[in-house]
Amino acid sequence: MHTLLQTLSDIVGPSHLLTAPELRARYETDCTGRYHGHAHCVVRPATTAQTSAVLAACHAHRCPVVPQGGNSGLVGGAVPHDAVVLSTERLNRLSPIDTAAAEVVAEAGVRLEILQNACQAAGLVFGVDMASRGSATIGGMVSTNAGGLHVLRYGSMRAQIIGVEAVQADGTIFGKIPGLRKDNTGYNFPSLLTGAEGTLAVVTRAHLLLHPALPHTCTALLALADIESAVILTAHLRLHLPSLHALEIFFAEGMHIVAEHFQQSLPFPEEHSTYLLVECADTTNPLAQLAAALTRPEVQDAAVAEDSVGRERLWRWRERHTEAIRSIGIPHKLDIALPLRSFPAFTREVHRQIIDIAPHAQTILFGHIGDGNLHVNILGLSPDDMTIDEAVFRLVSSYGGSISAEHGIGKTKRPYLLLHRSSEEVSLMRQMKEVFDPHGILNPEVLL
Ligand code: 2HG
Ligand code: ZN
Repeated sequence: MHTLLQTLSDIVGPSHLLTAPELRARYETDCTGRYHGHAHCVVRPATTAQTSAVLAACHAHRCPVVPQGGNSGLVGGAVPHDAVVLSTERLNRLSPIDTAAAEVVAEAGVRLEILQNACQAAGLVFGVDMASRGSATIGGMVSTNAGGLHVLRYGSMRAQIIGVEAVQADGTIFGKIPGLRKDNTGYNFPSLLTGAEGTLAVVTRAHLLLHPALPHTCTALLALADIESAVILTAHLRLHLPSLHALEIFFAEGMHIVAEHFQQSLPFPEEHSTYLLVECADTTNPLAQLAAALTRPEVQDAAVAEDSVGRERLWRWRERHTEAIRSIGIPHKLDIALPLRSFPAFTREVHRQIIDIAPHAQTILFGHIGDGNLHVNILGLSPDDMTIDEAVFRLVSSYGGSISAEHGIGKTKRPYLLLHRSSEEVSLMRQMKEVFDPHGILNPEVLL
């Protein structure tokens, strides 16, 4: 280890090799507080060439490497266990925005918010947005195939990628930047590395496509009687709102937690069970279109905003869920996808099963109903007890759903991968891993 640390220090410079426990600490615990680990050191390369040299050295020493971006993952995928943490935070350069092509190249450590601000200044937008925009990085978002708030309009991270540059476990640099929007020349590495959770290679740069900015946005918070109404309305809005930009769901329980933690007064005079947050964006004002689509019997009450302050006030109810829940305790976070028609039966059954196993647990559901994606947050469980996690995954599987919608498999869900993927598929994944990383040094405890 001493020789390896010396080599790493020579590559990145001593000030970018962190070995002291107090400097390593923030890289060893995840943002949920559920996962803690130990890093031999944190190494912070500033270039692809340095990343390559770091990996070659670790490979020669057969030392595990955990790539880490903003450390905002929820499945323990970037928490080290006796490994070197390769932090991408100094890989933070953004190319000038190519407005003619509507494209940009971002290094892995560029934070989403920085990319968004640069796009905005150029009259463009990046298709992926999410509450963790201040910490999430492009490399982490590629590696987890991040989704977020606008998947129903622009697709998830995979749909935004034109090209990647990455480094294999032994230090070999590969990939093509700039890439091309159309390029059918065999296996598609950007696609393969998206969602690979740093197990095949370390992504160092991504060539991303951008979209024209839509100057008119309006947002509505809708109060509904139940989840059945939410499903009916979701299907209706999808068909009748071509400008639909986001369609989110949460429930009374989450709303009360947010209200309490942030001292917000409730948005409606009456209590309701289910809430939808609907956003439309277009080149002309979509308000009339939204208002027409909302004249439905399912809508019990509604608050609409067109200005940024009012819209932000409505979004807070949804975006503040994660922080408000975290303020109560360390939640189990189960990010799942389901066919839309199964939402009512699943939500009833999941509450029932959790109460049967852990009567004192508190279950808060919220998520991206427009994408069939629910975040099942459960408070009051011990961090290591997987009984309920497993019961929920089995339930999801029985409805034909996925045990991970947008946060990856990480460590938490690794034992349950076969609930969603066939043994033939997992065996192919293992063979691919073997080709890219024959000594298994890249994020060895994640995914497979
Ligand atoms: C969101 O949609 C994020 O807000 C976080 O994916 C989900 O905290 C969670 O469980
Ligand atoms: Zn989400």
